[in-house]
Amino acid sequence: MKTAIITGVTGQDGSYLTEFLLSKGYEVHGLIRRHSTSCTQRIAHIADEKFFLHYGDVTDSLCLTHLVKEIQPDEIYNLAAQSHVGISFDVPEYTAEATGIGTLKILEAIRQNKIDTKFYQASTSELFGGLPYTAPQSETTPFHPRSPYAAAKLYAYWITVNYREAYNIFACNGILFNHESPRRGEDFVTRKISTAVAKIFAGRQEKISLGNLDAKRDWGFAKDYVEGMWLILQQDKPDDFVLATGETHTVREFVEAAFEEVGIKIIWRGAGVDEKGYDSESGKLLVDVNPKYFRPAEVDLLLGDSSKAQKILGWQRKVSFRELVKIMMQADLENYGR
Ligand code: NAP
Ligand code: F7E
Repeated sequence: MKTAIITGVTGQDGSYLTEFLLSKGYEVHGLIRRHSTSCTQRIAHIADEKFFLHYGDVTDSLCLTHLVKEIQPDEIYNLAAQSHVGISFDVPEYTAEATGIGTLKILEAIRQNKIDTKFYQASTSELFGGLPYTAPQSETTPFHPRSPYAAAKLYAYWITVNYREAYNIFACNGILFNHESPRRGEDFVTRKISTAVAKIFAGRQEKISLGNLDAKRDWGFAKDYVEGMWLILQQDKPDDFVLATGETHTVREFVEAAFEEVGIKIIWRGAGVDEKGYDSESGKLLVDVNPKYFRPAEVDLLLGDSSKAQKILGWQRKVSFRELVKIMMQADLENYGR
């Protein structure tokens, strides 16, 4: 039986990865932060005698060193991060501490304890950022971070590579493109849209206000991606891999697809901050643009090339863009709509 530590266990990916590893017979230890209200909604349903939670924080090296020494895990998945790109402009220093230096603290805990463990770092397509735009983006595409989040992840990426090269630690980066699900936080654009459309359909909300409708993302389903994380650590030698669908869609297309799930066709009028989306039948205003959701610097286009992961890991995304929208809409219609 293998033992794993997951940081960020209460997040979208942490919850799916926990289910996945438990299904493979792992003993799973999750790191959770203390909150004044509960933060365990995504994992509350997991009743398994091989699942343990430990209070801690990736900004606290003492607790990390202790945890790694105590558990002596076979694998560590570092998913903990201040993961919201827009909010990272508001809390850049904390983002650097948690999302960047937190990775170093875990790697040091492995090194100082002299533990033979495999380490997964949750790297991101945000590393590619922008300017000049090259697409599709693969493991060999140059990085150009466009936010405090991406800059922190850039440090985490390279310190992972460095500890692999310097100390021979089995440390790997998964460079994952956007992956979504009904467990996605409600302040990320896909889930913001799916919850709003469900509420509008139920007559509980009038319209949705968004930022940049032109941004293009390579959106996949989170469950497909946690399997990829595990595959990355099952290889004979440590390496870095891109996981992506190879398809890109605008935020506007996501809005259209979500409304189509409730039988509404959106027609667009105007441009820029004046662009608006209307119900094609009733003419009712359903979508507008609010500049408060614009970012100081934007990543315009993400489109991934995961051929290395397909070839070496045998990884493939299973859920298409339209299926993803359907899965998220069905869940939010249950939650907020019908
Ligand atoms: P998420 O839902 O925002 O979850 C983030 C997790 O990190 C939560 O469990 C959060 O705990 C925890 N966390 C935050 N700060 C922490 C700290 N200082 N100490 C300990 N735990 C802390 O993110 P996700 O979508 O599951 O993503 C998982 C990881 O993959 C993140 O590192 C993210 O940056 C990265 N990533 C995500 C995507 C994507 O599309 N989802 C793509 C590429 C990379 P609380 O519940 O206590 O807040
Ligand atoms: O934004 C635009 C926004 O916040 C997607 C994180 O998991 O994936 C995620 O980062 C796009 C951006 O995700 C709104 O400007 C328009 O262009 O859903 P998002 P993200 O920034 O791509 C990467 C791979 C990660 O690593 C991150 O951890 O949508 N957008 N209007 C909006 N975005 C938000 N949040 N809200 C809006 O109203």
